[in-house]
Amino acid sequence: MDVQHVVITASHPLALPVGVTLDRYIMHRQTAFPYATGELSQLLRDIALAGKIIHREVNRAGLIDLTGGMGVQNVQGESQQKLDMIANIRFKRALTNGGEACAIISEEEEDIIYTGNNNGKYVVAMDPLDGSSNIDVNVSIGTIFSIYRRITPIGSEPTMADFLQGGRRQVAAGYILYGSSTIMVYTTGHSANGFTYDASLGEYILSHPDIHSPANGQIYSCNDGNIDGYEDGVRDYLTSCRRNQYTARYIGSLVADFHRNLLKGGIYLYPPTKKNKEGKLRLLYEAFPLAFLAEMAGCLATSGHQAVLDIKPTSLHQRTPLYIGSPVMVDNLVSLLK
Ligand code: FDP
Repeated sequence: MDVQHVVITASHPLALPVGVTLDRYIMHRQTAFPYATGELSQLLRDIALAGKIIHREVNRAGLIDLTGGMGVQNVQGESQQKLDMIANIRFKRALTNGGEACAIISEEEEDIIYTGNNNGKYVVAMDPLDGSSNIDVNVSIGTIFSIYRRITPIGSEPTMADFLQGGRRQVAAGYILYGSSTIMVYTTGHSANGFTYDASLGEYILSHPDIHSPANGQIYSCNDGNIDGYEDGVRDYLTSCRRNQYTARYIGSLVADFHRNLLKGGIYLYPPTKKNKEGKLRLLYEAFPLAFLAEMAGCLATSGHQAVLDIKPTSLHQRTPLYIGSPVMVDNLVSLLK
């Protein structure tokens, strides 16, 4: 049954104030959907819980390495695994135990991961820990997730088709940024909201309600070292950024660069390069979820030729060029591309 969505902006009577917990917010939002069964709410809570565990692992990563170096393992035998592998395990476990997801795809694994919950209505595409070059050096990293309602019959084994529905079919998407604080930002298709994690309470608290990104910005984020491989239009755009004395900021963790630009106004660029002729970023678990969030917050996301959300996916680990951020900046860039 198609559910009628109710739009709840910050001024809507059903909106909740800054300071409410994520759990309460999710429950409250569920009341806006007359036919909601609570399964998507539970799935979002499972993801949030996995995020808390990753937060803990990220914050003691150096200590885990020490333990691993001594040849000691924890009860799960995981102490010597790299943090991105640990994050992958944590998320798979949370989504499997939660029971709402029938299948997962992950940046860390080649094939579909079947959770065994064939009665689950949802499939999840995720990058458990994005920004791998930053993991070992205490620089911001993040988790990205994207949720679809399955199209194969409930009770049957999910298939690739459940994941290849296209970006506009996402029912929820978001990220958890492990930065100077940990924040979960997500949308269920109407507004984008951010919840900062208070580790002392063990709760995510609504801190960024109904995010609206500035229409224009002055920050550009790309790997300047790849510039020789960029097409002329991208190089012209970067030249214009320098001429206008914009600010260059590139962390090299997509989630962190995206989050900063979302709040402050800016553009993130990962064009095709000599090495990655199709672009580097993955369509299903990087570009689609961030593009979905971006559009909710008033930003644009394009591959240079079409809106990211309109790209027809054909494989699980498909790559795409990505230009995402403030609409005026993205439009200016696109006008320079052939
Ligand atoms: P990483 O390979 O370190 O996991 O997802 C890919 C990604 O990080 C993005 O998070 C990041 O923006 C980009 O690649 C960094 O790539 P470069 O090192 O090529 O700039």
